[in-house]
Amino acid sequence: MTKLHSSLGPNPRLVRMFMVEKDLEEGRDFERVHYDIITGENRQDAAYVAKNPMGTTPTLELDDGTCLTESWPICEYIEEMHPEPNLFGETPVERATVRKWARLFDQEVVVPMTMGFRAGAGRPMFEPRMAVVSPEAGAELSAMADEKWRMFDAFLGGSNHIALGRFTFADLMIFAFANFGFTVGWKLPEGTDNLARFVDTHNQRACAAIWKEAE
Ligand SMILES: N[C@@H](CCC(=O)N[C@@H](CS)C(=O)NCC(=O)O)C(=O)O
Repeated sequence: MTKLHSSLGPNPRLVRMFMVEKDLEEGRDFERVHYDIITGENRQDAAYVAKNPMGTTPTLELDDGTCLTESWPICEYIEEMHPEPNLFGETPVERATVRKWARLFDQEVVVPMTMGFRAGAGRPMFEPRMAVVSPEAGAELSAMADEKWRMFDAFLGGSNHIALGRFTFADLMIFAFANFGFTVGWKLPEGTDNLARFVDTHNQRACAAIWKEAE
């Protein structure tokens, strides 16, 4: 059976949320293997590092032993294997549109937000395992990420969908990283009422339950 090597954190949870959206069930359609990333089990387990040399989660291990890494490409693989419901777009233009928003969010929000977290509240966990910027630079990165959250609030406007006027992978990514923020004490920046409404609306989705788990 396909194995999802997973843990706490927004990237494996993004993949698990994607699986829920695709109606793929743990135990029936895939097996979940859990790693304790707080203690760094993911980087100490040589068998796991052989599957994913970055030592990070998630990794999707297929029946033939192929290991896919990086959350977004894993979701694209799942989309190809399970096309319905469509989450990446039906046409070349739709797919380019979903990927445009996902890429913009990944670069403009996810990168500074996660680097800021690792340099701040996440420092005790991350400093021993990777290069982390100074606390001051981390605070600047967090502020930069918040500014881009505000930009996404403006892009959303009155809609609860960033692309295509329906729920897509780009929405899932925004929703997952907002939830990650909430689990580490972050709050939506002031004046992001559209994002607050977006989060409230998508909290009704079955995939939101993953954020209530204590892994
Ligand atoms: N670019 C990777 C990021 C993977 C990543 O940073 N995963 C985190 C969990 S959200 C992790 O493994 N953290 C523990 C560690 O780095 O040791 C992806 O898209 O999957």
